[in-house]
Amino acid sequence: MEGTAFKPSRTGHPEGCPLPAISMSDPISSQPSIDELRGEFDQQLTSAIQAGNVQPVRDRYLGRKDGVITRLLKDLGTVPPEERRERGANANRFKAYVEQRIEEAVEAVRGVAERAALERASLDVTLPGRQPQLGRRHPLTLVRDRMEAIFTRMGFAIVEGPEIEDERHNFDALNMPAEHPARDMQDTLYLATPVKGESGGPDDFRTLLRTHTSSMQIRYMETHKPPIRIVVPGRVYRRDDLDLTHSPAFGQVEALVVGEDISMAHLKGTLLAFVREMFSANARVRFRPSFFPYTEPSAEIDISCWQCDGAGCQMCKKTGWIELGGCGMVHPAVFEAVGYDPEQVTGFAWGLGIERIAILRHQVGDIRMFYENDLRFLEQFPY
Ligand code: 2U9
Repeated sequence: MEGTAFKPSRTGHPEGCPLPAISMSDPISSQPSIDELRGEFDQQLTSAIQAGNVQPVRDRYLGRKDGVITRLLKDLGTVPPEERRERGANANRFKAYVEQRIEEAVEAVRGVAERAALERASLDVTLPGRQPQLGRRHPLTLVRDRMEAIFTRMGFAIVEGPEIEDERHNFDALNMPAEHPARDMQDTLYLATPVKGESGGPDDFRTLLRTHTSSMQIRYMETHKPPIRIVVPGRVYRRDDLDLTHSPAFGQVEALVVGEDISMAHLKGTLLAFVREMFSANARVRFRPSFFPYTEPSAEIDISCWQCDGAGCQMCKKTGWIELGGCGMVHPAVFEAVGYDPEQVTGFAWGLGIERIAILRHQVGDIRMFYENDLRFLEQFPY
């Protein structure tokens, strides 16, 4: 039974009261009666629950030395023996009542505090969410992925290889003999440790950071028979200072096709299909004669300007054409270096710079923007 519903009465038990009726005042000690004490206690406990702290009421009533109930029990010694039994029983019932109500009050206050703490710590799932900061692909990765997707659809396999190379794969096998100027320390980044040859000494060859991904095409031909249709993307290194248009490390996508009767027409048709997907559906391709040691004949690849469609604008420097990369028919000496018979097979190859294509596609004014990791720049590219 809850104490709040309790109504003390002079005349007898109120409905459901656990305590026997006693008089309002004590004739012997003129102390307050138990009914009065209970009334006071009920009031004080209600206030304490509201204030959220029951301890002062517990001390006041149940305190060992000075508590109201402790005193009440002690005072029984002064009560005439014939009343002592009944008054003692009443005092003990009051004590049990106080103890039970305080225990309930402590639980109630604790419950309120716990609910308040939970409310403070709870999440409002109806609040609008915070936009997470999503990462995104780097513009150079976007260009490379796009190129790979186009060539994969055409039936090319994507192949990758090591960035640290030896002179044989990077130069000799590509028809660039020892005295070739590209092998000069001025142009190529050599590593301090040479690779030991089979017999040591004179067979040792220098290691370097690959200057083109062509070294991987050599490796691929060494381990595969024609027909071959591969695209080799990757980072390459040159001894260049970083400026507006140059970087000592940059990305390339090269291609190699080898088979019977592969012609320059296949080369041009493949490149045309590529630029039409990559840049513009009505793009045209133009070859200008050029020279590379590993291709013969060789050509520079130009694409009709997709801004002015060849009419001449700022982007194409009023020429109507934009230079994209280089290409050619694989030199017979290259086939011989990998053990292919140049009488049996022919092939074409080309090389494109990833940065150059990204610069052209997105009209970036400075190659260094790609390497500085400035989010204001990087955030401008679609996923
Ligand atoms: C093999 C045989 C021939 C790859 C080729 C180019 C021409 C070329 C440049 C474009 C811009 C490099 O990134 S760049 O600076 N590349 O002009 N590359 S032909 O020829 C090969 C490759 C592998 C076995």
